[in-house]
Amino acid sequence: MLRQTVNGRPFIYLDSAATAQKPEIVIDTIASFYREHYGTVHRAIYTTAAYATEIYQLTRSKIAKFLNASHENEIIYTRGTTSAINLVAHSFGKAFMKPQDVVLITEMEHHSNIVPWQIMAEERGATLKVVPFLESGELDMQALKKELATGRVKILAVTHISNVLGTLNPVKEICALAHASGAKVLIDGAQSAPHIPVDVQDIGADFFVFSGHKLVGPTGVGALYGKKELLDQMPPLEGGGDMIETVTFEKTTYNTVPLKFEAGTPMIAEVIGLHAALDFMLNIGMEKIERWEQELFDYLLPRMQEIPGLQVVGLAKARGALVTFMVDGVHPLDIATMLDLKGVAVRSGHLCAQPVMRHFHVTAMARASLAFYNNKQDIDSFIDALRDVVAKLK
Ligand code: C6P
Repeated sequence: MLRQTVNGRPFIYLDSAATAQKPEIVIDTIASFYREHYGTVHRAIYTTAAYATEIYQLTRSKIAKFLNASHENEIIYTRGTTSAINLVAHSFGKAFMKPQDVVLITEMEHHSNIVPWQIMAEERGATLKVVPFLESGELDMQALKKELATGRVKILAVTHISNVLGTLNPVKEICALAHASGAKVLIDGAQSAPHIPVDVQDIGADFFVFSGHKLVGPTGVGALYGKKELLDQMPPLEGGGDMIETVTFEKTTYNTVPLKFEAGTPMIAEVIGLHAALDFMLNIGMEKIERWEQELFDYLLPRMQEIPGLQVVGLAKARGALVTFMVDGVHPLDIATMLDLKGVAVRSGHLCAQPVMRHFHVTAMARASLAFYNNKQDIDSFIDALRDVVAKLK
């Protein structure tokens, strides 16, 4: 599924943390749906509409299985991680937040897990607080406990795996601590769901969100897992078709969860593509994917650390398979541009985490991120190219 060449040049893809390449089966499933089986969902009885509705529903139970949710009705389709967090911030805020309450986030969050909470805190007159990370790249658990001990935290939003530091946060422990102080927890699974097995019941998450496109699925679809008793109390974000039970000009009553949160004709082809993607991942097995990516990471990290002048950002003990780095006196954009000329795709820039950049007093970094379809040859080629680029630029 990973192309070896693009435009006749070698192609070594090390940007799966941004978005994953797609297997043929995902591309074919979407094309065949549009070509041969296309129809709407929930609104019609003809054959293709019945087919689309069935797969649309089956995908919901597939996601529930993927995350080990207790019921498929705890899965809401969204456009991705960002829209799922926005949904929770807005709706949870309306249902539960009072002016004296605190929303707690961490210093290592992606902008998607910062800005929606800022907007919500401002709207509700609540306070946004931030747990810092330590030099190791691990969360400052003492600071987190101190904030929770105030008893004012209503919701804590934390990333499962940081897209910059790579840190794998102890989310089960964090949920237990938060629950003991009466707070709910949203876990941003954008960087974990594609790489490690996730069990939302074991973790104790109240909300868990992920994007399909990082998980070899199409863009424009993702999911929100939420505990049923919370989702039942939360108001819809958008009004429209499918999310209603009855409509009159005087009053509308809403559909039950999850449809209450899914207004309008949804992203049908994308959901069907996500079904194929999840099958693909589940057939390989998430444990196997995690083991292989850790083996690749253990191969990659020391080789990067040997490069003179290169600093790896974030060295937590438990981490995902990505390495963010800086090279003394060399701009990350130059590194990424030169690597591209050698056929290696890495990401550079602020990585949508400006507070992390600020922590290290820089405005940009470069990042190599792995997926199960990478191999050790990819890493060898990357290291050769990187050594060459660093030697030329320094
Ligand atoms: N990070 C990266 O290159 P969306 O864009 O909604 O699919 O995912 C947003 C998101 C949220 N949380 C984390 C931890 C993420 O890493 C991302 C996406 C990409 O790091 C694009 S900025």
